[in-house]
Parts: sequence; C-alpha cells; structure tokens
Amino acid sequence: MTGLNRATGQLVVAAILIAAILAGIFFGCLKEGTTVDFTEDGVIPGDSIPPIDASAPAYTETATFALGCFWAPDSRFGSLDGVVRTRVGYAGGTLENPTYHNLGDHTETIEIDYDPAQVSYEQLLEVYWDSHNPTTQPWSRQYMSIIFYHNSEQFTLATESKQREEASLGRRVYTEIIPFSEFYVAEDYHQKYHLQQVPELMEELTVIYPNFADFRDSTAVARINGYIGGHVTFEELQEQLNSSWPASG
Ligand code: MHO
Repeated sequence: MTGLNRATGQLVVAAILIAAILAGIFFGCLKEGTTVDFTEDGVIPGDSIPPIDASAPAYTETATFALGCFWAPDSRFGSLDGVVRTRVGYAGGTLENPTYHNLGDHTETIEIDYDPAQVSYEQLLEVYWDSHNPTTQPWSRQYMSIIFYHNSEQFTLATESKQREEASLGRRVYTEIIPFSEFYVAEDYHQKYHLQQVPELMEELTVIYPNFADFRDSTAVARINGYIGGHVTFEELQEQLNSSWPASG
C-alpha cells in the first residue's frame, strides 16, 4: 500500500517537473522571439532619444478609461499613432493615495494623452470597446468598466458609443460613464508592464531614459510596449519610432 502511494507520489512529482520544464521552454522561446530583433539591430539606432519623442506635440487632450487589468490596455493604446503618452493608475474611488495593495474603492484605469489632430476620441472609444467585454457584471471595483469623461463633448460621444455598442451586441453593457475627478498614477512596476518583463530591452532603454518618469511618459516607449504586446510588427515599430509628429493645426 505504502509502495503504491510512493509510486503515485513519484509520478505526480515527475508530471509537475515535466510541466515546469515545458513551460520554461515555452516562455523562454517566447521571450527570445520577442527580443531577438532588438539585440541584433539595436532598438533605437545610436541609443539616443528617437525622433518621435524629440518632436512630441505640446498640446494634447486626455482620455481616461477603465477596462479590467490595466497592463494590456497600456500596450494596446500605446501602440496607436496619435497617442502621445499613457500612464496606468487608479481612479473612481474615494480613498486618497491608493496603492495596488491598498486600492480601496478605486478601479484600475489608464490615462491616455493624445494629439486630437492625429487620433480622435471616437477612434479611441472604438479601441476601448474592442479591447474588453463589458457585458458581464464586473466582479470587483478593481476591474470595473468605466469611461471617465473630461468634458461634455466626451460625455456625449461616450454615451452615444455605449448605446451603439448595446444595440449591436443586443446585450446590456455595464460600462459606467462618470465625470473624471482624480487619477493616481500606479507604482513604477505597473507602467509599460509587458515591456518591463524584457530585461534586455529594459537595459537598453534605461540608458536612454535614466529617469523613470521620462521612460513612463515617452511616446517611443509606449510604442515599444505596443510592439511587445503584439499590436504592431517590428517594421511598423521602426517606422513609428523614426517618424516625427506631423505639425498639428
Ligand atoms: N494579478 C493579475 C492581474 C494584474 S492586474 C495589474 C495578474 O497577474 O494577471 O490587475
């Protein structure tokens, strides 16, 4: 009996080991696959501030969205032409100075500064609806679906787009549309999260942006994070980094 138990135990341990090794190979390959271009070509020629940062427009407007865990939207919105910078953080609640482990009644939120001459609020709303499923009841305040509007125009566009979404899905959409009040920037390790998981790239980027706030607020870094998230090809990324902002009216 004990012999049988021991054999079963050994089998279980062996299965866990094999699973761990397979997972290691799988994730190891994934990571190498995403970084190989960078280590060979250098992500940014000359390791200097790329043109897209050097020419960032001074005038921007802000869109503030909550749509579940903020890591993926950071990468998706960051990949879009016209988006100048992204920051993830907490909003919608009453607790002052929330943190990830003391969130209170806040919700994970992304703040998007964009050049309205290059991308419209309507276009950002389309990406917003396309990036999550707001038809199921949110199971915690942390992951609510919320549009925080900054002015009456955003309110109208958000309300109309929610109605269109409900009509086309034929289901109730739980997204709340509420006025923006305060946004608390999240801890550094949550910013450009997918990119921060690639140490080779981080090493290179820390040279260009020694100050974390500059890294977090960089357009180029937002685009690289978009590439890591799989939203643009390497060729598209190179084009993005090396283009200058078109003069906005
Ligand atoms: N802890 C979850 C969500 C993180 S997100 C910042 C995860 O590891 O995927 O809420």
